[in-house]
This record gives sequence, structure tokens and C-alpha cells, in this order.
Amino acid sequence: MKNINYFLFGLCITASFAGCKMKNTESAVSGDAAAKAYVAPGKYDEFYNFVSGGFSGNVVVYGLPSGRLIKEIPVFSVFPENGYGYSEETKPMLNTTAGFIPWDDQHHLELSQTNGEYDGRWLFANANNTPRVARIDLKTFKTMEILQIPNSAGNHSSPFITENTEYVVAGTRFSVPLGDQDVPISSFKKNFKSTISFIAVDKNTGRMNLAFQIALPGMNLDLSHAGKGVSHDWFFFSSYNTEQAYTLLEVNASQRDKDYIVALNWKKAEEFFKAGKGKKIQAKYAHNVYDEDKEKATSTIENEITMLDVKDLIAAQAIYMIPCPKSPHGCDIDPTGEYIVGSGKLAALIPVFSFSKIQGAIQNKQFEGDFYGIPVIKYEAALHGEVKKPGLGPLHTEFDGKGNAYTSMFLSSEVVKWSLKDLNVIDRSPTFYSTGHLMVPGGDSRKPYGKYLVAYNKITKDRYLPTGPELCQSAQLFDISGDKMELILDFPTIGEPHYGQACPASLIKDQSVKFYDINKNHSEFHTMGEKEAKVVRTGNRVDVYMTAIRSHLVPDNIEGVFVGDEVYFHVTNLEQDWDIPHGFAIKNNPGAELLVMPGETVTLKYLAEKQGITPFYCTDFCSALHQEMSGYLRVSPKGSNVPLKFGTNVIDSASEN
Ligand code: K7E
Ligand code: CUA
Repeated sequence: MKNINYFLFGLCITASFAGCKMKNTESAVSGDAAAKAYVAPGKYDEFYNFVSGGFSGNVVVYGLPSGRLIKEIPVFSVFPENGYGYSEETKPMLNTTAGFIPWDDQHHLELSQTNGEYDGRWLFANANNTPRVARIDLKTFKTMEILQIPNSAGNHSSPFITENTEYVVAGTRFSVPLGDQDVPISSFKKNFKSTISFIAVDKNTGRMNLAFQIALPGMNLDLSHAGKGVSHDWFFFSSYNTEQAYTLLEVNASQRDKDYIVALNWKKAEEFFKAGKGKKIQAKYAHNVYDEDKEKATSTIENEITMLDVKDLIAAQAIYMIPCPKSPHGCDIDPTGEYIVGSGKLAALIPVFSFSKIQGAIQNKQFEGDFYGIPVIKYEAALHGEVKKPGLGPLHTEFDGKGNAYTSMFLSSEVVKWSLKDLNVIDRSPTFYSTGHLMVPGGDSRKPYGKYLVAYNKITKDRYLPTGPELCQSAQLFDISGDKMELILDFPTIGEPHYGQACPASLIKDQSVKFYDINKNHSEFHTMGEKEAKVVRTGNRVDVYMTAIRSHLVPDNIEGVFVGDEVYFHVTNLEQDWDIPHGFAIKNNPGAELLVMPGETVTLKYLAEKQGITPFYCTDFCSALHQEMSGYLRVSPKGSNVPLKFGTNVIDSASEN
């Protein structure tokens, strides 16, 4: 109960911060703050900031320092705006063993790395609810791959990557029995496991495959980070609920004074895997890949995984538990790889562990018992030191590469800057309100770019004009180039921002694809020119091979389609110019539109359910004559003898009068 009271006490503090907001706001923003976040019209931002969309299921891209929203990338949720999840080509991306799942809860993002530095190639994203990991290509800002994770639930400590993107790693927040067994919930201790999945990433293509899993005793793996530099071979996961409660976790998972950080030597685990020591077990999961050449996604259901035995890892001195106070959340590693910061959500201090001390403790067997056979290292033996009185409710920490760490304080609504060397608090700044993650560009890599810090806040309240009960969420930008953090901008965000990452624009902008080369369009349904446009009937399936170019569709008149037909509109955008998509929408379509990029072919499936003249049109205002970019589909009663006819600018004088 002590913990609960403490928690509530913290919430009151949050509330009182909200109460004196005016004073804080005014004192927090100095006169020239606006100039620091100002990016003149026509000028580019310095950083791309990729931010998780939380319950929007997607990823949102902002420019920094302006905070301008520049892109929403559909990942785990259907996106009517461009037809993702609605077009025939993209529907397989959202396939799972539980069928088509059009939504998820997206929390963490990791930019691919080479030698511990961002390389601007891919962005990995987790889905919390129906465990999945996605890969986005940063040349096209498109989701290219989604891998479902079996034996997992609440895929939260995910997707964290090793320094050369060898693996994307995913840990379960909710322990579950392996293989979807039907067991009593009260058999948690016996049957429930928290798994860690190692997804191998192909160096050249980025393609993911589930290499192996490790099943740990039932608990909640919350967050993680790979070691770097000196700790390159290790991976660290924060855990809570090592009480192994399965009901009223709020109370029952807050009993112990300390939970653990799991330290896992992934290099040794990989050796076991490569030596064939894992056991193959049955597990079904979907692997969805978008083929850029064929311009379509396919979904494959895989049937087995390799499970490593924890006992082997224990024997090989490859796994340890480090006590960490009060239900740790963030698990962050400094740029050198020496310091591991655990943030106890309910703790009044921040423990900082030392990698070299952990190694020493292992050598000298400084243990205090075990957790299901996994040796528990003595807290003091692993500890570099504690940051005292940092604030309330520490959640996440990032680094500036100059020896400083920045921790978000959820309960006391502030960002706290402290020194890694002596663990003294150097500066603190209020946030509005209740910050979750924070982010320094490059702040979880070996090479932080420093300069800015963004706080992603959970509560918005009175920061913007009221919009009824539902408010947007909010981010705050700080200039951290000086000794004191300086708040320079608030900007609204989409969905719920959890983690974000930012990298210099120069890593990405010059390789960004402007349009697809029509000569490399290998879609099965492409139409390479207007002369090739056609309509083909096969039974009750009608394939419309349609082209779009400013400002007409070919064909724009189609007759001879009957009620009950399945009509596939394969729209090829013939443009070869940057930023000239064409849209395609048809009346009574229960799905969404298509947005077809230049050089691309996209398919909309339409069930002709009603007799009548059914107009279709381009939805993207592409030219002065965009409003003229439309056509008619005639749907006739089933069994009628209207011949199949199609064309553009073909005037039928016989029926005209
Ligand atoms: Cu702290 Cu899901 Cu990373 Cu949100 S999590 S804040
Ligand atoms: Cu094409 Cu409007």
C-alpha cells in the first residue's frame, strides 16, 4: 500500500503544477525562443523527427526545430488518406494469424545503425497489441515489412536494435503460456513465460526473420536497449511484476522493493543458435513483405521457431538479473556503453549501473541468490551510483554525448539534467504536462547530435485552444546547447507520442525517392500507356487496366458490368514528375480511395452491388482541370445483354440524341 499512496501523492503534484501553469509558462519562455525554433518559409528543417503515433498505430514525421508535421506514415493501421490497407497491394501487410488486423498501438521506434550511429536506411516500429515489428524504408517512407511475433503479448520492449542492426529485439510485456495453451490464469508462475525474440536483419535488404526466442520466467519485460561500445555484446531489459501477479497489478505488482534489469549476452545466445542448440517448436506467425519490384505485398504464415534454453544461457554465464528499485520502466545506455540507467516509475532516485562493475561482480560471484536459476547480482556490486532527489516518477533517459543525461519525470512534470560522472542534478525544467519519453537527436546512439531535446507529454490540458473533451497530445522542444535547458516551442502531435528518434536531415533527404520509374513498373496489372488501357471480363471478375495522367483517366466510360460483378480497378499513374499523385474514388465504395504515386500501379476492388451509373474521379487536385478528371461506370442488372464497352473520348452517336 505504501507504493500506492506514494503514487497518488505524485499525481497531486502533477495537478498542482497544472494549477500554476501561467506562471511557469511565462517564466519558461524567453524573448528570443521563437527565433530558435523558426524555420523560414522555403527553408528545410535540420532534423527529421520520427515519432510513434501510439494508439493511431502509425508513425508521424516532424521537422526540427520547427515542429512542422511533414508526414504520417501508415504502418499498423489502415489509412484511408492514401488507401494503405485498402488497396489489394497493401491489404496483406496487415494480415496476421488472427486475420486482418487494421489497427495497433505503436510505441517505440529505432533508426537502423552502423557502428552504433544512425545510418538513415530503415526505421523499425513495434506494435504493442497484436505483437508485430515493422520496417519502414527511409527512401520512400513506406512500410516494407511486418513480422508477427508468436508467444508474445504486449510487445512493448521492442523494437530495440544492436549496434550494426544485426538484430531487432522484442520482449513481451504480458507473459503468456507458450503455444496458446488453455490453462488456468492462476497457473501464472508455472505456465506463463516472458519471451525475448531476436529478429535477424539482412545487411543489404533489411529483410527480417525471426532467428530465435528465449523464454524467461513469467514477469513483465518493459523496455530495453542494446549495449554499445564496451557493452556491445549485451542487451538489457527492464522488468516489473517480478512478484508474478496476475490480478490487480497496480497493487500486487508493486510489493517488492526491487524488480530486475535482465542482462543478456546476445552474442553468446547467437552462438548457441548458430551451433544448432536451440529447439524447434511449433508457432504460427505471419510474415508480410512488400515487394517493391512487383509493387505488392504478400503474407506468408510461418510454422516454427527456434527456442533457446535458458539453462544453457545460465551455464554459459550469459544471463543475469540486476536488482532495480520500484518497477523500472526506461532502460537506457549511455553513448559509451558503460552506464545503464534504470528508471523506477515509483522510485525517488535513479540508479545508474556500471557495465565494468557488472562484469567484475560476475567474475567475483557477488550474487544474492537467484530468480528461477538466473543469478541475481548484488545491487551495490553493479551500481555506479544513484542520482539523488531527481524528481518524481522517472521514466526515460537520453544523452547529449557531452557527459550529460536527461530524464523525464512523469509525476513531477519536468525534465532533469544530470551529470553521468558525479550523478549530480545540474538543471531542471518544468514540462506541460506529465512527460513520458523524451528524445535528444541521436540520444540513444553512440553519437548524440545534442542541440535539442523533445519532451513527449501525456497530458495537454490548457496548452492549446480547447477542442472539447478530446485534446491532441503535445510535444515540447528545448534548446540544450547551453548550460541551461531552454523551452523554445510547443507543438501538437498525432495519436499518443511515446518514443521518437531524430537524425540529421542530410542522412535521408538526398536519397529520398521522387517518383517511381515507369519502365521499372513490374506490377502484374500495370498499363504502360493509354493505348494499353483495357477492360477484361473473366466470369464475374472484371479487370479494368486504367491509366491516369493530367487530366484524364483512360478509360473513363465503362459499360457491360453487371450487378454481382467484382471489378478490379488497376490504376497506373503515368506521370514521371515529383509530387503528382492521382487519386481514385468510386461512388458507394465501402473502402477508401487509392492514392497512386507517379509510375506506380495500385488496385481497388469494387463490388458492383447496385444497378446504376456510378461515377469515379481523381481525388487529388492535380491540375487546373482536376475537376474534369472523372468517369462513369454503368452497372446493369444481372443477366442483361449490355455489351462490354470502354474508352475515353469515344462518343457513341448511335445512342446520342
Ligand atoms: Cu514510456 Cu510505451 Cu516507451 Cu510510453 S512507454 S511513455
Ligand atoms: Cu488527377 Cu486530380
